[in-house]
Amino acid sequence: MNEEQRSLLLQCSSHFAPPKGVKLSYGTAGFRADATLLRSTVYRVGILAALRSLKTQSVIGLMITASHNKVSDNGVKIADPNGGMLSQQWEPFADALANASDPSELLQLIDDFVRKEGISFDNGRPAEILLGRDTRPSGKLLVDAARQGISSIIGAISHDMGVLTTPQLHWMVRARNMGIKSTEHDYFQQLSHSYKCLVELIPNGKDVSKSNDKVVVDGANGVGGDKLEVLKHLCGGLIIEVRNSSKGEGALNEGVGADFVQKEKVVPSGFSPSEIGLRCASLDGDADRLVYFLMQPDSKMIDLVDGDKMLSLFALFIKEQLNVLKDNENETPCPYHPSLGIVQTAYANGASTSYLKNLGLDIFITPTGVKYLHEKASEYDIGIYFEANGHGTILFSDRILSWLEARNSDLSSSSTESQKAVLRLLAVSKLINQAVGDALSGLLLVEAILLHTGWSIQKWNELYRDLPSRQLKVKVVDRTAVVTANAETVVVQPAGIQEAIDSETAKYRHGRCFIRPSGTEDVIRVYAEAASQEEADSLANAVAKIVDQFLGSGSSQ
Ligand code: 16G
Ligand code: MG
Repeated sequence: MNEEQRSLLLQCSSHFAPPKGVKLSYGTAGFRADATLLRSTVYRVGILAALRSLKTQSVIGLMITASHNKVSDNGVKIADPNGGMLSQQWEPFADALANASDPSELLQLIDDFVRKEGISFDNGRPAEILLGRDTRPSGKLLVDAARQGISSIIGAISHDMGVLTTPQLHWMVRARNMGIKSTEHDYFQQLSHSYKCLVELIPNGKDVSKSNDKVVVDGANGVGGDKLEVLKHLCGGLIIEVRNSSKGEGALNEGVGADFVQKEKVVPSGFSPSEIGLRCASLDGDADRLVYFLMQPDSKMIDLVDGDKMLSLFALFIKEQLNVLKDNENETPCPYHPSLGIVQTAYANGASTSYLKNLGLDIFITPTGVKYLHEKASEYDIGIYFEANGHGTILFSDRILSWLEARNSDLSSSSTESQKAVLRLLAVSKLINQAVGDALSGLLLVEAILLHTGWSIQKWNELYRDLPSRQLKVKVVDRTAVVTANAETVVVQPAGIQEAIDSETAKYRHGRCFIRPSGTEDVIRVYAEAASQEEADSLANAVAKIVDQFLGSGSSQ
C-alpha cells in the first residue's frame, strides 16, 4: 500500500467510529444487528469488498439486509465472484475489521492482510462492487456507508443497484463475472422464459388450462412481493396473487413471512378464510427463503409444505428426467454416469430423509447454513440442497451442462422423450438460481412441476407424512461452550451432555434430538422428533432442561 492509499484509509475511517462495547461476528450469513449500530461495520465491509474484488479480479456484491429479522435490524453480506457466499477463509478478516477499535488498528489489519494475500493495488483491473439493499428504511444510509468504504480504496468503483432481493444481487454478480446479460430485466427475462419453456414441455394429454388455479403469495411486507408483482406478468397463464408487498401497511416480517410461517405454523396476516384449500406460499424479508402452506379449515393453523417437501418434489422431477435419458441411452449416450446428490441438514424431517433414501438417492448431511450445503451440492453433476426452513436450490455442474447443450443440438430436429428430458433439465438450470437459493425462482419451479405432474398442493403434501417435531431455544451464559461434530448431530463439549441427551432420546418412539449453538442469536437451539407431537414436545423440553443444567442459568422458549 502506498502512502496516498494509507492516508486515504486513515482519513475516511476517522468518520466511522465503531459503536462502543459491541462485538460483531460475520456469522452464518453476514453481520446483523440493530441498524443504528452498523454504520462503521458496513463502511468496513465496503473496504473488504473492494479488497476481495482486487484479489479475485472480479466483480463482488455487497447486500444490505437482515433477511427475516425485525425491521429495525439490518445487516450486510458479501457475494463472491461466482455469486456464492464470501469465501470462509476471509471471514476471520471480516470479523477483525468490524471489531478494530480505531483507524490505526484498522489500517494495520488491512496492511498485514494485503501483504499476506499478495493483493496488488495498481496491477490489473480496479475493484468493482455491485450494491443492493432490501426495503428497510435504514438501507439507504447504510448503502452510503458502504460506498464510502469502497471509495477509500483508490480507483474502486461501486454501482448502486437499488432495492433488490438478496438472490437477485447474487445472480447479477455471477452473470457479470460470466460476461452474460446481468440487469434486473435480464433476470426477469431468464426466469420467465425458462418457466414458459418448462410449461410448453408438459407431456401431451395433460390439460394445463384446467389445473391453472392460482397461488397466493405472502411477500413478508418486503422486497420479494414487489418483485413478484413484476415477474408474474411475464409468466403467461400463471395466476399469482401477492399479499403483503412492501407497499402495504404492515411492518416487514411482523406476523408474516417464511420464517414466521415455518416456525409458528400459523396463517400470516393478510390471508382470509377465502384462501382455505388454495395453494399458498410465503417468502422471507429478502426473498431467499420459500415455504408453501395450506390453511386448515376453521383454525389459524396451517399444514406446512416446507423446504424438505420442495426438495422431494424437485428430486422426483430431476430423477424422472435422468431416468428418461438412461432408458434411451442409445440416443443420448453419456460418457459418465451423472451423479445426483441430495444435501440436507440435521433439521430435515426424518420422514423426508427416509422418503429420499427409498427413492435410492444419495443423501449428505451438512451443518446449518447455506454456505455448507451449497459447497457440498456443487460436488455433484446435479446437486439439490434445501434446509427445512426453505433455503435451497439446484446446482448443475459445467460438465453436465455442456453435455446437455451438446445433446440438445444433436437432437434438435427430433421430438423424442429424451430430447424433451434434455430440454427440461436445461430449462431448470436456467430457471433455478445457480448462485444461491431464490424464493422467486423456486416458486416458479414448484408451479411448473405441479403443472407437469398435475398434482394439487394436497397431493404434493402427501408424498410423505412429517414426523412430529419441536424446536426450542435455551438462553445460556455462553453459547460457544457447546461444540458439535458430525454435522451438528453430536455434541463433543461440554463433556457428558451427549450421553445425557442420548439416554433421554432412547425413551421415545422414533426419538431423535440434537442441540447446536445458533449462528444468529445468543441461544442454544434444541430440535426433537418423535412418534407423536406430545412425545416430541416432551423430549424437547427434557433436553432443554439438560442444556440448562450443563450450561448455567437460562430459560427455554
Ligand atoms: C441464517 C442462514 C440459514 C440458517 C440460519 C440458521 C444463510 C443465507 N442463512 O439465516 O441458512 O438456516 O441462519 O440460524 O446462510 P441459526 O443459526 O440462528 O439457527
Ligand atoms: Mg433471507
